[in-house]
Amino acid sequence: EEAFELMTNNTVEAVTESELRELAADPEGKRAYVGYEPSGVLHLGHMVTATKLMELQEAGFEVVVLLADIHASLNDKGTLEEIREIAERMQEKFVAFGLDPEQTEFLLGSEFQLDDEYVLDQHEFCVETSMNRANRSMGEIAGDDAERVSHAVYPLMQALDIKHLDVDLAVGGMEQRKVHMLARDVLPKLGEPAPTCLHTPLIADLETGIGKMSSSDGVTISIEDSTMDIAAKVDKGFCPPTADPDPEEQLSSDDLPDGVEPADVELENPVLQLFEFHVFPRFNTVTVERDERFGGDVTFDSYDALEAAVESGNLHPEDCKAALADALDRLVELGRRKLAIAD
Ligand code: IYR
Repeated sequence: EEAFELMTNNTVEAVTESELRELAADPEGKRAYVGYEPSGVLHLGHMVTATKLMELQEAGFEVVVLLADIHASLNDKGTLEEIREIAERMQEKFVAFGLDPEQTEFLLGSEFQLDDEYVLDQHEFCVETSMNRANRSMGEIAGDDAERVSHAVYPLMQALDIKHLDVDLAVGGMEQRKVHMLARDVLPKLGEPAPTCLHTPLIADLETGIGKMSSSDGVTISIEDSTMDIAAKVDKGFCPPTADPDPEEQLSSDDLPDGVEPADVELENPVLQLFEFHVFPRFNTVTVERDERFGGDVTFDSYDALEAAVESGNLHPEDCKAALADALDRLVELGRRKLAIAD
């Protein structure tokens, strides 16, 4: 039960919950993985799943981090050589952020995805999958330019990774769920069990509260940001006094691309999300420093307590943002030091 709590903390869904319970009952020797397209910055989006991997290690899992170089090249991110260079840096950043290199198996996709057996399985997977299904599974990964044949091959290879890495649990952000569903449907046709999947929430853009946060669009925070960078970015953050902002109340059509209406977008409070998914999982308590006139310092020992204080008006969004900048800086500081030592 304790392992199950640790595993599901800060997740949106397990597919399926009963399968996850079975893994939680005996995690020793079980393998979990996340794959990442190598990218130059380690941003908070990556760190949500990385934090989950640390929790899985704590629960007794073996953890694999796939630096998906071939996937990145299928997604047109550069030559394999360039991507591998980036992957090496990214691995150092994950370690700096706190993934123990003794306990974590890092590997490149190209280390096994070019093996004969993998390639033949890939062909079989192609036979078993419709074009339409492959395309649909990529909707939230490739965005609008999922028109290349490579974007249809990409999800099939991702699904196949689960078999060839011999993992029991596939972890990813919610944008990966359709690829994981494809894996659950098709891998059994190749004689493999359907993998159990665990999905983490997407963090909204810090400045607008809209959509998911990535390095390519919107404001993100990375392990390379300075204290001042972080303070400036968080200061611009969207923080209404609620964890569940109403898009129709907070947005007008002018804030959005043509044809998109407020009702069509998902709106979050990214400041509170960052407390929930980054700060509290790594630090047990958060102290908000306030002038005596505004009630003096106050310490929260859970995310829920902080959220309640914001919603009741006892904690002002500006004080909340200042505390977030401070906490994120402490989090990044751990990594900054390790990166500096490695230089
Ligand atoms: N689709 C991921 C990258 C990726 C994930 C896994 I799990 C793989 O097996 C292969 C690639 C992304 O969007 O970054």
